[in-house]
Parts: sequence; structure tokens; C-alpha cells
Amino acid sequence: MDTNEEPRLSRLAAALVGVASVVAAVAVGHLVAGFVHPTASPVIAVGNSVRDLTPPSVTEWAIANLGDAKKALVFVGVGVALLVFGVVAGLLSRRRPWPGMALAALLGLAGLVSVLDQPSVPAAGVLAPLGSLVAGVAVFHWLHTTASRTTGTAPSRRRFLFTSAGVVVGAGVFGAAGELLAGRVDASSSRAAVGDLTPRVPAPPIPPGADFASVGTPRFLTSNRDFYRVDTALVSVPQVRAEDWLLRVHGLVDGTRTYTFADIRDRPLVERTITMTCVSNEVGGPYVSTANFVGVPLRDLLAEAGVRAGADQLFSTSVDGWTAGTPVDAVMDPNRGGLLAIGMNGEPLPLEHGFPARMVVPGLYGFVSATKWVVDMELTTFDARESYWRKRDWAVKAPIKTQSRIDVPRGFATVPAGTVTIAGIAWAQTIGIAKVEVRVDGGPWRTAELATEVNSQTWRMWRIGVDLGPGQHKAEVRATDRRGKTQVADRVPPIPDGATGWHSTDFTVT
Ligand SMILES: Nc1nc2c(c(=O)[nH]1)N[C@H]1C(S)=C(S)[C@@H](COP(=O)(O)O)O[C@H]1N2
Ligand SMILES: [Mo]
Repeated sequence: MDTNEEPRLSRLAAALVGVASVVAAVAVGHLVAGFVHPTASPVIAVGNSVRDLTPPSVTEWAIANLGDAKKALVFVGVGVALLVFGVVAGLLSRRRPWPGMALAALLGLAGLVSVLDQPSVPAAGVLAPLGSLVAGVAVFHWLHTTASRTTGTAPSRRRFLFTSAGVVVGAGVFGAAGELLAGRVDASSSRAAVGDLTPRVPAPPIPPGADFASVGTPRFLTSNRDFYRVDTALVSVPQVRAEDWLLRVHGLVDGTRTYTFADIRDRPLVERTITMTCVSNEVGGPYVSTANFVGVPLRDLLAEAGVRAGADQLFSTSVDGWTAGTPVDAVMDPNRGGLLAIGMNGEPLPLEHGFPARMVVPGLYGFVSATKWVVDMELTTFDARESYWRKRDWAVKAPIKTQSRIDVPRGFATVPAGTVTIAGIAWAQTIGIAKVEVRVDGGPWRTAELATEVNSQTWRMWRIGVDLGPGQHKAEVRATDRRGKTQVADRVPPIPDGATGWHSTDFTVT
């Protein structure tokens, strides 16, 4: 028996008090957020903070390798951490409730800090973490008192168990209600209601000879489904309804401008065929895709605001607080034709690709040019503001490097002897591809056949037939752009401003 005057909770009861309190805190916060704004939910905010505080190398790895598992991983991680926190809070409070209540308050404060750190949360959003804080402290106190009264008798112990179970079930109901309420901000139905975005100036049709899809290169236009996706929205894709969206253009301008979605879609829309590329693409990697983007020229919007002398950076911010810094020169260059895009391949932008609006600037890697869910454009200088990846040691300016990739034969494929078709893609946005060469087993470079060029902002397909006998072979590719620059052999990694080196593939001829 315990010799102290105060009753002491069993370890199990103490842990249960802690866990049930944490669960109640999370659920109440989620419910309140459902009423106020989905991003105010402390769990979602904490998930996003974890992402922002994670070392960039880990985030980059997760973005590149985990796909949809990222979200589950963040949730499981945060969930396990919360449960451990609850257990510890309970175990530290076997005699008195105060340590656990203090820890519950601390957890609430952490939620508050995270929520305040989310740029898209309205002021009333602080109610959600405050709700968590109050619920966590109050439930801890209540359950602790209930547990302390169960001085070992079976009926009272059962009462404590029922109460705790009731708290957990109630939390489930609250959390689910929060989820339902959050669903009111339904970007999917808003997207469905946008309807046709018919460009005043459509992109020229893609000529039939623009790809060699029949021999295994990608189709010229990537479908929205297959378009590569890279972003930091690990926890949830931002849900912005077109009717709520506002874009502010401000900073070093003659006059601040604000645009609604209707303002944008009512303008004469243009359509442009553009190949986007991610700086984190390894040589031979998949982060390159092409679409018909519909929107308004960014330079027109900036011209309306009146860019002041000295502004060299267009600093754009997404609704979830991601930022990019684009050279003003590039944005104002009429030959480049950067867009504020609202459509992609004949549809409104998919939610994952930035609905309702994003930037697309040909010739620049996405991290310095392609802000999705964009809501703010500030004209400023590169000295004054640092964007998301620049703060994490990626480059300030990042023009896309000329690259080429072998798509067939795939690595380690087995192909029949005779004439082997080697084919793939090459890109040198804004300049254009002049030549692609292939060599096999270190032999002489041979010039490949190029597909019809669509425009200099897009990839170009190539193919070549090579007679090969049975055995192991290695094909290498290198592209030369219209300025006469040939890809260098030196392999450098993607960080800080894009990978270089020749792609190669090993295969067997039988
Ligand atoms: N809001 C936001 N926009 C973003 C990003 C992001 O993480 N958040 N990633 C950028 C990067 S690194 C790239 S390569 C492109 C990818 O666009 P996609 O996912 O539509 O292919 O979006 C850019 N825009
Ligand atoms: Mo990227």
C-alpha cells in the first residue's frame, strides 16, 4: 500500500488520463477550426510546422520519394508524438493533477504558436488552439479527479473507465464534426462550377510529328493526372474556393492592385504550351511535364500596377505561405510569356496544381517561378526578401539547364537484336534544342532524329535506330541548345541550381 497521504493513480489510470486529455484537446481544436477556418486546426498547423522545421534534406527526400505517403507519415508521426506526450503527462501526475494540466496548457500554447505561424489563418483562427488548451487542461483535471476518487473499488474503477472511454468517443465525434464543417470550404465543387475557360488566343495545335509516343517517348502534352507534382503541401492540399480567392499585387509599384477570380477570367485569356521542370529532378528523373496553360500574361498585371525602377524580384506567396522569388526581367519579357494561369489542358487548374491560380514562367525552375495557390505578389528586391527554398540553401536565380533523357530502352530492359530504337526527350526552355546525340558503349556520337518543334518553351522528342548485336550495352545522350551549348558530362547534384551530366541507360540485347 501507498504510505503517502494523497492517493496515487495506477500507472495505467494515469496514462489513460493523459492520453484522453490530449485526444480531447485535439478534437476540440479541430471542431472549432471547422467553424472558423480549416487551417486553424492545431493538428494541421503543427503538421505544417513540423514540415517547416524539418531539415531541408529530409523534406526534399520526402517530397521526392514518398508521394502520397507523406501525409500519412506526418499524421502518424504527430499522432504518436501526441500519444507519448499524453502518457508522459499522465505518469508525471500520479499524485497531483498540476503537472499534467501544465503540460496540457503547454501543448495548447504550442498549437497556438503553430496556428499563428500559418499565413492563411484568419484572426478568429486563434480560437481553435485556445479551445484545445482549455479542453486539454479541463479534461485532465476532471479525469484526474474522477480517477483519484476510485480508491480501488471495482464499481468506481469502472466509472473511471467509462468516463475516459466517453471522453475518447466524444472526441471522435467532435473531430469528425470538425472534418465535416471543414468540408464546407469545398474547393472541388468551386472548381467544378468554374466551367469552360475558353482562351481568346488558343495555343497552336500540337503537330502530329511532335512526339514519338509510338516508340515509347512521353506524349507531347502530359495529362493533368500524369503531370509531375512537387510541393510542400504534405499535410493537405490548400482548399481555396475561386469565389474567395484574391490576388494582391503591391510593393514597389505605382498603385496596389487586387484581383478576384472573376476579374481574371473575364479578361482575354491566352493559352500557351509550356514545359515545366523541377530543380530537384535528377539526371534522367521524372519531374518534367508539358501542358497547355490558360491565363493572363503576368507582365500585363505587373504593368497595370506599374513596376517601379529598382524592383528586381517578384516575390510571390501562396495561400499556405510558400514563397518564390522570380526575376522581374523574366516576368516582363514578352518573348518568355509568363502566365498567371487558371487553366490547364482545357480544365480549371486541378487542386494539386494550384487551383484557382498559379504562376508559370517558362525557362525557370518551378521553385523560383511557379507559385501555386498564389495570393500575393510583391515587387521588391532580391536583397530585401528571401524565398522558401533560398532560405534552405537553394539558388537565388535558377534558369532551367539544358537536359536530355533516355526513355527507351528502359534501364535493364532486354530487347531483340537488330535495329534497336533509342528514344527520349530533351529540353532547353526559352532557347530550344538544336541537336541530340547518342552514343553506345562509348563509341562515336551519332545525331538523333528530332521531332517537330512546338515552341522554344517546350521539350523536344528524339529517336535513333542503332544496329546492335547480343550482349550488354550502354547508351548515353547529350543535347545541344540553339546557342550551341552542349550538355557537359560532369555530374552535379540538383542542389543548389539543378543537376548536370549525361543520362545513360544499360540494357541487354538478345
Ligand atoms: N504553393 C506552392 N507552390 C509551388 C511549390 C510549393 O511547394 N508550394 N513548389 C514549386 C515547385 S518546386 C515546382 S517544381 C512546381 C511544381 O508544380 P506542379 O506540382 O504543378 O508540377 O511548383 C512550384 N510551386
Ligand atoms: Mo521544384
